[in-house]
Order: sequence, then structure tokens, then C-alpha cells
Amino acid sequence: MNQYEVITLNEFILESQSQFPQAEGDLSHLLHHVGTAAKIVNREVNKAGLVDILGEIGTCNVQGEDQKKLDIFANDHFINSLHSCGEVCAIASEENESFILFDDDMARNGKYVFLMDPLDGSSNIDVNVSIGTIFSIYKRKTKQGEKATMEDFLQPGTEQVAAGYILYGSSTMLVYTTGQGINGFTLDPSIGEFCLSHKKIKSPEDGIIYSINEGNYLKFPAGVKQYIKYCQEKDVDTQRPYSSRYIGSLVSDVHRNLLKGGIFMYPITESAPKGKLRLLYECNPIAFIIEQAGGKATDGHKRTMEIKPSSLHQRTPFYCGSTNMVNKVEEFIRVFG
Ligand code: P6P
Repeated sequence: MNQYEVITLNEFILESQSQFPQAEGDLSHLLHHVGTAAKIVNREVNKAGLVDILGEIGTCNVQGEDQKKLDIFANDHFINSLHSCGEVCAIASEENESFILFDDDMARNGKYVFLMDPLDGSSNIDVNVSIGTIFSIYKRKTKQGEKATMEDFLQPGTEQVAAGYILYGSSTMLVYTTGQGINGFTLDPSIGEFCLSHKKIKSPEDGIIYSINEGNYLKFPAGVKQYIKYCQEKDVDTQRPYSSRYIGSLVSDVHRNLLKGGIFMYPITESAPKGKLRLLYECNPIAFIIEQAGGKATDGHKRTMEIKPSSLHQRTPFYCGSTNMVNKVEEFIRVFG
């Protein structure tokens, strides 16, 4: 790609589809709608400080977390946009207790189900720290025309047909995969298009950044405590001590480590005995992205994408990033528990 060639997200999606003669264009159409919805949410996120869309609305989501006005805006917008595209028969969201069924003529025959965290890290909104949208797409298991059921959502991450995230940061990026590698698109506000900016991202198999909320140190499993100490010890050969970088916004921490190399960890703690992050619409899509970039994503023992889900909002411990770093923390967990 020469420096002057601009490849928009939609051109890239169509070009990618053309490589699969049997493709019918429905996933391409769905991904186009994700991109359009992301632009609308980005517009609201960018002006959040100027209009009455900051702050809480006095309600809690199914997780018991205070809902922010932007949370609700993003959730509603993605739901409406994906409903109108007709390719999705049902949606599950962090913001909704159960999945939303589209049982009308427009979407009943949709081939896919869509899962999302519409605005992850929303506690950072009011202090202008970057936030993100995370999404995961599966082919439905129920027959087209039938009503979608929970079975369509409780699929292991290995069954994902696409996954990605939008990062509303210093620039707005959309990063996604359909299983043929991952590519990053940066929104050019002057033309209102996501343009290919990070082609075929490959993540370094080693890194010198570790990301974890060390405020929970006393509650971590022994192996995680030992690994943190390992990261902090001086060792010239392995470029230790590593740097600690933690934004507290999953998409931001993962994106930085994806590009630079590093490990993100959210272990179990006393207050989160199963971990804090949700398997279906946070960990699985991130795991798909990370693995497609050559990295690794596990629960400390098992590949995240092979976990068989049992409920929509189930949580899991999560260790992801550079393969050698994930292998090392798993080694400490094996030895120290
Ligand atoms: P803690 C944000 O609330 C989030 O879901 C992720 O984006 C982030 O990685 C994590 O929680 C931060 O959690 O407990 O460190 O504040």
C-alpha cells in the first residue's frame, strides 16, 4: 500500500469478501453497519464534554454498575443499527440482562447473533480517558426463521466468525478479524471514513509491559504475585524490570500491548472470585484478535476460546498478550497456585 493509497473499511471488507467466492456478502453487510454505528457513537463520545451526555442516569446495568448516558446511547445505537441491517437475528449486550430477539420480517432470518460491550471502561468517560466498544459475531445455531435461543449465544469462542473493537482514543480506531489475520482502521474525520492504517497486525511474542491492577495485589493468587515480582526484578538478558502500564480500560490496555508487546492480566480476586471480565463479549472477542495477531489468551490454565459458556454474563480470569509472557505467568500459576 503506497503512502497515498487510501483504503476505506468498506473497500477492504468488499475486497476481503471477493477472496471467498462462496461468500454471499451478509457478513460484509453486517461489518459495514458496525463501522457506521461506530462513527455515530464516536461523534457522541467526542463531544461528551460539551453536551449533557456525561454523568450517570441513576440506573444500574445487569452487572450492578452505574449506567452512564453514553453507555445507554451506545447500546441503543448499536442495537438499532444492527437491527436495521437485517443480518442479525438477536443481540446480547453487557447492558441488558437477557438477549434481544429481532422477531420481525426485517431481521428474523438473520444468519448471525451479535454480542457486545457497547462502551467498555465507561467509568473513564467523565475524566476523558479512552474507552472502547467490543463485539463478537457468531453464526446462529438455530434454523433461519426460527426464534433465536440462548443456545445461539452460548458457543465457545472458537466458533466466532468475526470479532473486533473500536477504540475511542487520541484517534478512533476499528480493529477486527474474520479469522484471516487482523487489520486496524483509523477514522479520518475529514472524510468520515475508517481508513486502513495497520495492515495485518502481528503482535511481538515478547514484551516489556505488564498490565494489571496492582491495587488488588494482596488478593491475587500466589502465582500471580510471584509473576509480578518476576516482572519487577532486574535482569538484563530479559530486559527486566518491565514497565507497568494500566489504563483501566480493557480495549486501551489490550491495544497498546497488541502493538508494542506486553501482557494484560485480570486474575481472580476475593471480590471477583471468577474474575471480573465477561467471557462472551469481552474476553472471547479480545482472545480472537490476540490469537490472530500471534499472541495467546487464557484463563491462566486453559485457552479462553475453548471455554464452554454456561451463562450470558459469566466472568473469567483473563491473561492475554505476547505468547512468551502468557506462558511465563501460566508457569508461575502452575508452580505457586
Ligand atoms: P479494575 C472497565 O470497567 C473494565 O471492565 C475493563 O475495561 C478494565 O480492564 C477493567 O474493568 C478494570 O477493572 O477493577 O482494575 O478497575
